[in-house]
Amino acid sequence: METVKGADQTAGFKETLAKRTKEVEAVVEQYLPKEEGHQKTIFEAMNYSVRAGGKRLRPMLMEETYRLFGGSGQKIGPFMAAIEMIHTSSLIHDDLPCMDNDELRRGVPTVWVKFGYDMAVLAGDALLIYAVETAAKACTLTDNGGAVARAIGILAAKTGIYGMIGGQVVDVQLTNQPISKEKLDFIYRLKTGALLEASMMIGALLGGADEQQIKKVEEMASLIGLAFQIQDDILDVTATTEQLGKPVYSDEKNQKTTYVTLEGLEKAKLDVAEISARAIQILQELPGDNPFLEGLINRLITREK
Ligand code: GRG
Repeated sequence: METVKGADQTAGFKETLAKRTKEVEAVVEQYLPKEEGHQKTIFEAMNYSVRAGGKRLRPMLMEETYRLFGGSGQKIGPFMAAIEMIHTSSLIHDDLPCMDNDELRRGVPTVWVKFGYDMAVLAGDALLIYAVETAAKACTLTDNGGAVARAIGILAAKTGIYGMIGGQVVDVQLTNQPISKEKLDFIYRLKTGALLEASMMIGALLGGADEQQIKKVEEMASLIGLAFQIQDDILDVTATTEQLGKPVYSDEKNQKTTYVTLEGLEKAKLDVAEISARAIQILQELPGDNPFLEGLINRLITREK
C-alpha cells in the first residue's frame, strides 16, 4: 500500500494530469466530425456530448499503457478518440428516459434534454459507429495493419454483448430486484470494466506487448474497472452534484443495488483501496516504468468526481 500512496503524492502529479488531459482532448478533437451538411444536427449532438468534458480516463489509460510498452508515433491517436466516442455514446444512451432518465451529465444538460429523445438515440448510435470508422484510420499510420485489425476486434468485443452492452443488459433487467454479490461483480466487470480493459489492451498491443503481457494488462484493467465502479457507487452517496456534474443519489432514485448498499460504505472504501493495490501490483510486475500511470490508478481511490 505504501507504494500506492507514494505514487499519487509525487510532486506535480496534478499538474501532469491536467496537462495530459489537455493533450488527450486535443487528440480526440482532431477526429470529431465537422458540423456541416443536411445532417448537421447529428454532428452537433455528437460533438456537444464529447466536448462537454469528462475525465478522459479511457484514452489516457490507453496512451499511458502504450507508452509503458515503448509505443511511439501517431497510430494510437485514432483509437484514443474511438474509445472516448464509444464511452460517450454509452453515457448518452444511459441518460435516456428509458434508462436512467437523467437530465445532467458532465455538468451540462444531457443530450436528450438538449436535442430531443430521437436525436439522442441517433447521436449514441452515430458515435458508436463513427468510433469504428475513426479507429480504422490508424491503418494509414502504421505498417502493421494486422495489429490495427486486432485492436478493432478488441474494441468491438469489449463494447458488445460480451462486454459493456452485456453488462448493461443485466443491470437494467435486475433494476428493482435484489442482486447477489456475484451478479453485481459480473455487471461491474462488463458494464464498466470491459471498456477499461479495451483501452489498456489496445495500448499494450499497439505499444508492442506480447500475448502474455496483454493478458496481464487485461487482468489489471479488470481490477481497475471494478475499483472505479465501486468508487462511482461511493461518490453517488458522498459527493455533490457540483463535484460530479451529474445528479447524486441516482442509484437510490433508480432503486439499484450497488456495492455500497450491499457491503456498506466503509467496506466499499476498503475494497477500492485493496483492489487498486492489486492492480498496481500487476503493473509493477510488468516490464517498463510509468510512474504517472501508477499515480493515475492510485487516483481512483481518492478521486472526488
Ligand atoms: C450505445 C455503446 C452503447 C451502449 C449502450 C447504456 C449502455 C449500453 C451502457 C452504459 C454503460 C455505463 C454508463 C456504464 C457506467 C460506466 C461509468 C462508471 C461511467 C462514468 O465514467 P466516467 O466517470 O465519466 O469516466 P466521465 O464523464 O468522466 O468520462
